[in-house]
Amino acid sequence: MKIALIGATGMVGAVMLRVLEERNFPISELLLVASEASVGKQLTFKGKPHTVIGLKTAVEAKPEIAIFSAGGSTSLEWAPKFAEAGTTVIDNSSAWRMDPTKKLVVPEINASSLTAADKIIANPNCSTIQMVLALFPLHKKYKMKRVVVSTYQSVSGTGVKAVQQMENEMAGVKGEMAYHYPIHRNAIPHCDVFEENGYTKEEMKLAREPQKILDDRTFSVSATAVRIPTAGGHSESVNVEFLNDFDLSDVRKLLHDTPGITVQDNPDTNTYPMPLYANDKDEVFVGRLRRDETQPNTLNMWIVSDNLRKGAATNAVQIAEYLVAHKLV
Ligand code: 2RA
Repeated sequence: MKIALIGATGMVGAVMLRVLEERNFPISELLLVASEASVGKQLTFKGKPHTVIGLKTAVEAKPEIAIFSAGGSTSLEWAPKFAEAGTTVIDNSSAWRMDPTKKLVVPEINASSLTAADKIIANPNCSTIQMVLALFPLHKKYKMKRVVVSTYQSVSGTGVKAVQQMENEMAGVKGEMAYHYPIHRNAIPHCDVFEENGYTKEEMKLAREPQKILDDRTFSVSATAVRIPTAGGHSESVNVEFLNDFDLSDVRKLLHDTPGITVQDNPDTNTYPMPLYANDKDEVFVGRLRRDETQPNTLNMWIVSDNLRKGAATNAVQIAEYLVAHKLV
C-alpha cells in the first residue's frame, strides 16, 4: 500500500507515524509530505530515513491513501486533487466534516457506511470522537434526548506552540503565547474562535458532529469547551438525558462490551480516568458513572482519551485499516 502522510512534520503527523508503525500498517511505500518550507527534511519511519516531499510531487505519485493532518485550508485545496488522481483521502481537519457529501467516521460506530466511492473521508474532532464512542452503546439502547458536556482540553490540542507556552510558564520563562492568557495555573473557557451565537467552534463541533456520526438528529448537545494545562489528553464531564430509563449495571456492561472503551470506575478504590494515565493510549476511558438524581433517565459520566491518538491519529489509521480490510482501496 502506497500511503501519503500530509502534515508529517506536525504533532499529529508524528503520532501518526508511531501508530502506523505500532499497528504494522501494510505500507509498500511511505510518502512524507509537508509545506515547501519542510521539503528535504529527513524523518525516520521504522528506523529508515525518509525525505519530506511537497504536495504536488505527492499527488503525482498517486498513493492509494493520503492521510491529512495539515489544517483546513490545505485540505480544502489538496484533498480534491488527490481524490481526482484516484487517492482515498482521510482528513483530520474540520474542512469536510459537515459536508453532506462526505462521511464523518468513527470506525467502531459507522465504518460500515464506507464504500469505494468515498474518496474524501472526514475524521471527527478529537473531543467529539471520545464522547460519541462512549455514548454510542447507550444511545442504541436508551435513545439520547439531550447531552450537556463540559470539556477540559489538553494544550496539545492547540499544538506545539501551546505546549511550549505551558512549559515556559511552568519554568518561569518568557516565550511566545499561543493563547491570549497564561495557561499555567489557569483554565481558559475559549477553544478555537467564537461564533456569532457566543459558542466557540470547538463547542459547535461537539454540538453538530455527533448527530452526523450517529445518523440521528433527534437529540441535542450543549457544550462548554475549556483549555487546561494538561498534556496527556482531553477530559469531558457528560450529563446525558435518555428517552428511556436505564439500569446502571447495564450501562456499565454496555460500555465494557464496546470495543475501544475501557471502564475505570470504582469510588471505593479511587478508580477513575485521568489524562495523565490516558496519555499515549488508544482507548477511551469512562468512569464516574452515576445517576443524575435531579432528573429522571439521566446519567453523569466522565470520559478521558488521548486527543492525539484516538482523537486523531489512531482513528484515522483505523479508518485506513478498514478500507484495506474491506478492499475499498
Ligand atoms: C483542540 N479539538 O483541542 C481541537 C483541535 N485539535 O484544540
